[in-house]
Amino acid sequence: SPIPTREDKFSFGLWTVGWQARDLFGEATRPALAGVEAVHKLSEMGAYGITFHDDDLVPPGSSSSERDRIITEFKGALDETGMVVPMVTTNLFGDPVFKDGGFTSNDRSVRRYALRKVMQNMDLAAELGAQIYVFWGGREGSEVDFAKDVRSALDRYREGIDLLAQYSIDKGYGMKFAIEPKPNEPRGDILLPSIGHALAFIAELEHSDMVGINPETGHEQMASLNYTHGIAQALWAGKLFHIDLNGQKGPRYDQDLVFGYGDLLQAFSTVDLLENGGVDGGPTYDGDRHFDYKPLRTEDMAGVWESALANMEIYLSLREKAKAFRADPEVQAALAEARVEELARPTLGDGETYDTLLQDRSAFEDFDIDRAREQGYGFARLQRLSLEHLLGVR
Ligand code: GLT
Ligand code: MN
Ligand code: MN
Ligand code: MN
Repeated sequence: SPIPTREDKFSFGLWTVGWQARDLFGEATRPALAGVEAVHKLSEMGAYGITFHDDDLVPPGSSSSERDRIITEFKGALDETGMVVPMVTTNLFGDPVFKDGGFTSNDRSVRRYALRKVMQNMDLAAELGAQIYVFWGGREGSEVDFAKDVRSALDRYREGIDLLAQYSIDKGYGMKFAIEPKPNEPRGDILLPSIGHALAFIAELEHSDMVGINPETGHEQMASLNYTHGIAQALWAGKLFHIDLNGQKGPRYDQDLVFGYGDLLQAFSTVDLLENGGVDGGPTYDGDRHFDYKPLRTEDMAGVWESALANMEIYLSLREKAKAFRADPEVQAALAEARVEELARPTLGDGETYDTLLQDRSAFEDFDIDRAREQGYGFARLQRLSLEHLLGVR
């Protein structure tokens, strides 16, 4: 199988390989993993980046000298390996203080504390050179509709993001923010539940130009949505700032499986879009290929590293398959037959207006509507060819 390299820009959250597998029903099954060790191990395996929440790196309750020591050692590991920290985020969900959210808690003092917690970690993120700052609002939401005034919550969410954007600008950090949607879990209903909700929210922000999204494969699929379509719309809006790749078996609890496990066919179209979906068949996205998954609870550390490697290898295998798919003359013929490119042609001609459309009898009065009703679109061949490429039977 293909070997991951730095050029592939694979990154992992420290909370992924570091997950001790404590869940709703059971205790941890694995020991804690130090940031330094994660950096070395991921680097050896061909990743180029590591990301973290403030609390993943520096355990809550650490003294300031402990904090300094941890950060210094972490930086040492980065220097030794050449690993980078492309993205950083804040834990605004673990501490009981955030049980009703961070930016949108009904308790104003909690909101003020949340903003301070983010600012403190943005300083560290800037120090480590992170260009992207992620906001996953897992606790922003409610279980009881009457308990949350959603319009006020969105006002407060906007107030928070606007303030932090101003902070990044004034400090000269030059960060881009990426909001991560999720429909539910841990809250019964989370605010900004889908890519579409997040994009609409961003349009209302003061510094909307510096805010995009960080869509996660499984989160869209939990809502029965098409992840490839979602990131395509984000790309169309110029808002795909970061991605969380993983696997999910349809609408159920958040599984955070290895990339590809679950809807493999959609993983295939996702990779094809990222790698070959640009004009001239180039990449559409040049940011990190970031994995946000949870190693299976059944595994020891050997299984953790096995699954980390699997994410990268599966991505690379799908990348190879997507290249072969695009290069196959039969696929090219099928794409032409299906008139996929015709959709790129504007519906009106150059300089045409609705007046000329109204005058064009061939568009309506003389339109051969029976032909249009009877025609087949040839999509079935693309369906078959994509499956055959994925299965490796072509
Ligand atoms: C948490 C969540 C993820 C988010 C992380 C960023 S934390 O694990 O489930 O989807 O990306 O806050
Ligand atoms: Mn995520
Ligand atoms: Mn998830
Ligand atoms: Mn997760």
